Amino acid sequence: RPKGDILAFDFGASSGRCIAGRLEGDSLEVETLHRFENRPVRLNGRFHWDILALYREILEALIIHRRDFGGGILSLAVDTWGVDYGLIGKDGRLLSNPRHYRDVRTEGIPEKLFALVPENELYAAGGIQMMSINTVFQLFAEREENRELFESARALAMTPDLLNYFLTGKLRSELSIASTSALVDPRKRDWNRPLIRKLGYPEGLFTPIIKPGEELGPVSADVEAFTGLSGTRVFATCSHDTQSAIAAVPAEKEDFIYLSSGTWSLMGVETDEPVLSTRAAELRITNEIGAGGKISLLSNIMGLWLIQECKRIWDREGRVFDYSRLVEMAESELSFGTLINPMDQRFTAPENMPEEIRAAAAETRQEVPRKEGQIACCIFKSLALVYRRTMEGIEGLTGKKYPVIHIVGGGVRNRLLCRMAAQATGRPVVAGPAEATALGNIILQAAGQGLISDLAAGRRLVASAVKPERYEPGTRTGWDDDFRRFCRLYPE
Ligand code: LFR
Repeated sequence: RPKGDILAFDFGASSGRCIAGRLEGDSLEVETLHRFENRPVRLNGRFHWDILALYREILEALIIHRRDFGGGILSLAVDTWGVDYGLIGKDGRLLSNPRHYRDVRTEGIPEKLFALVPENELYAAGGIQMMSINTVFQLFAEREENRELFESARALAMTPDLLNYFLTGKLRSELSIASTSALVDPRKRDWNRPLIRKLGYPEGLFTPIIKPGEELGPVSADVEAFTGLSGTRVFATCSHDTQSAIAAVPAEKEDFIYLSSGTWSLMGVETDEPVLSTRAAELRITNEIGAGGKISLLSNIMGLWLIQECKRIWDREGRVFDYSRLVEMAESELSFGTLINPMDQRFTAPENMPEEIRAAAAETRQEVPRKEGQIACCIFKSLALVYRRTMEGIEGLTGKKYPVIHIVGGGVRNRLLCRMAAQATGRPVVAGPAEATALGNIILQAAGQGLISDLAAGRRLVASAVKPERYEPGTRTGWDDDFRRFCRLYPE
């Protein structure tokens, strides 16, 4: 086996990291090289990613690696959140700053698009849960906003594809991230050309698909000159962070439910084929494509975003608590019963999340939370109850009962939410690793280079590298009543 580091660049909606993996015999050692914030920028009523700052962090990590280890990089790969993209013009340059999926431009766009392609047809074509953030809607909004710019585009690059393009000059569409666009046919695992034509999007925008584990090429001479590193190879991994995280679930058996817990809660199962039924659409189930061409039958649930946004508002007001303190405060308000519906679009980008939660409580004639701990408790309980409803919906679709829920991602640090997930669902929860996305990114690169045999071997490697924590459902007092109350308040 060749010696050297495999670098994972993992960009989440609020922070990013570069983690180095080393394969030694049957074990995988990991080390964090670099952590940084991802701070989107509001400008003139628009909401952008600071894409050049993010790119700069990649270069920075390479420089750190050279300084501390003298190079010796086997490969690197990038994963990011889904649905966002940049457009490339005919001179090969980025046409404008990529927009954040929470930008207001998609408001009212789904209805307009459905006049061209009805909702049920769109679902049958792409199998993606209807959310205004989806690329298919963003492109529609972009064309309405600035037709000239849209028409001058020569290629679309989803965020990780764009970073790969900056690094290598090579423009390809990695399959897992492409599938978040709602413009991929999940049966063929390729761009859905008939749908693209029907929407009037130029077909040429959509570049050839590549799969996780394929090599893109070496970094450009420009990158070499700036970092002082030569010959660094760039690979595709599951460039969609959620799918890299799922690839690293340390599952012992084939049947499990995963919950990738971060800004979003992505809960689902792996299947061999997509499920595009009306029932799946009603349940707001997505058919994304993951490692090994598997379908990720999952639901996109408004996750820790709810508490992240409360924290942002409280910080601004000088009521500063870190997350572990907020969890403690929630724990001392466990009898507080108000529930919200985390699937409600009203929580996608409100100006003031605590106010929005209070308004939702008042509108449903529940006790209005006053204290931070009450709001935090309301968020965590409501999330746990959506997890139960999602689990039941998915089990109805696949006709299987899953014996365990694997929680991965930063959300495993929230021990209260892990415990509540076990209690609300009545299933044991196995929590960890927190850095599943980076680990998944690494093992998929390793598999692509033939350093490990397959995904199952990768999962075994992860299982031996981490010690997940187990939560039993226990006595579950009150949770069935809460679930009935939740379903009454918020019917499907
Ligand atoms: C999680 C994630 C979700 C995607 C959301 C928005 O980080 O990638 O899977 O739906 O971000 O892109």
